[in-house]
Amino acid sequence: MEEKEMLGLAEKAAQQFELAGEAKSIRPYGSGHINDTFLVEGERGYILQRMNRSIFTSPEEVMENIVGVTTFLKDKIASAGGDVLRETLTVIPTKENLPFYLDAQGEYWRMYYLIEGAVSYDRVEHEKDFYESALAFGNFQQLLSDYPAATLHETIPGFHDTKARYEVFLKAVEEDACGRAKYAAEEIEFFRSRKETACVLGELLAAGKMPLRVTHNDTKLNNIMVDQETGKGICVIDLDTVMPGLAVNDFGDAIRFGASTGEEDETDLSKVSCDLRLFRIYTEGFLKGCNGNLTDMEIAMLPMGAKVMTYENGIRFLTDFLKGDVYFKIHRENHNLDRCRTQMKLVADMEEKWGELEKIVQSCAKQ
Ligand code: ADP
Ligand code: GN1
Ligand code: MG
Repeated sequence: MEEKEMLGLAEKAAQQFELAGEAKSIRPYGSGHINDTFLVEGERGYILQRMNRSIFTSPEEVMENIVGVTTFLKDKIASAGGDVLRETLTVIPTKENLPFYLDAQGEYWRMYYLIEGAVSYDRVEHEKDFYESALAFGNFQQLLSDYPAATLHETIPGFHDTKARYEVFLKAVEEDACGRAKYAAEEIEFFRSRKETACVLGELLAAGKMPLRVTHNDTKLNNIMVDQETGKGICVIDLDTVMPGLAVNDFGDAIRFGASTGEEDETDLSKVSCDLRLFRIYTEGFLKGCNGNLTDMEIAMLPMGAKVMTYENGIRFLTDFLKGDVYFKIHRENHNLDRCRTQMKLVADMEEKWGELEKIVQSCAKQ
């Protein structure tokens, strides 16, 4: 869809919400891969999003989760004397008092307050921000540790079921819907030869060796708002995938994105590696944020969480490349293949540095 047409739809959608005053301007915003995000400015700032309906097939359930989680968090934030409008998302109701607006095309829109005076980063610019993001994501899990998990809808079934994702990947290779498999022979082989990586965490969970917790499941650095004045990770955003999951996956996804020396779509792979210093910094922050509540097995499996999440994103990007770029937003040809390659480079680098990753985790755990 043309940008102008999309903006027109967004303007119309914005009018359906209960805003303070008039919306004066509206423009595309942020660099998420999934939803269409707009900044609406008026008497105050708002974030308007058109939810990705092909990914979130039950948008109403997603919103039920988000309203539930943010209401729960607001209670805790208020009791701790925090700022309920900045430390978690606020769902703005429509004029009909619904948490979303369903437009004539069947698209779902939602609105939040903009978290003012805060930024989200697409890469680590200062180590301290990375530490603060780890603290905030760890703390997020702790705040939700007594959330009634059974009330949460599974917004994307099997989201971090890496083994199931591996099967989907194999099927995409077999079907080769766009005739692209021939361009990715090495990449396909890389992931195939590491099938055990897809199974390890699922097996521990099934054997009762790791607990299911309420987790965020999408802990990219740009899913956290960092206060511009204090540098604190003030608000965890992008709550679409808050569901029961593994703590080590939240840790791992943040590492694969933030502890990489290159961007997720870097084409010069010599720039991509797992930075041990950043790995240590995130580990320190995450353990502190979790406040001593991880089990010994979870702590031991933190490096594995990093490798598995990197592997998983690698096969997801590759699968999407093979299927014709139907899931992640792309901005250039072969974008998903480029993303897949950075994940491969990271997995290989983590394998080489495995002993060091384990040592770092053990030394942080003793602190
Ligand atoms: P996606 O699922 O596409 O990643 P996000 O919910 O993460 O969508 O939003 C995309 C980006 O928009 C975020 O990375 C962040 O920069 C910005 N953003 C989203 N919600 C807010 C908010 N309430 N306040 C400020 N910025 C936000
Ligand atoms: C997506 O929504 P966003 O851009 O924060 C994706 C994550 C991937 C990530 C890769 C719902 O995250 O799972 O790890 O891209 N989110 C969803 O960058 O699929
Ligand atoms: Mg996001």
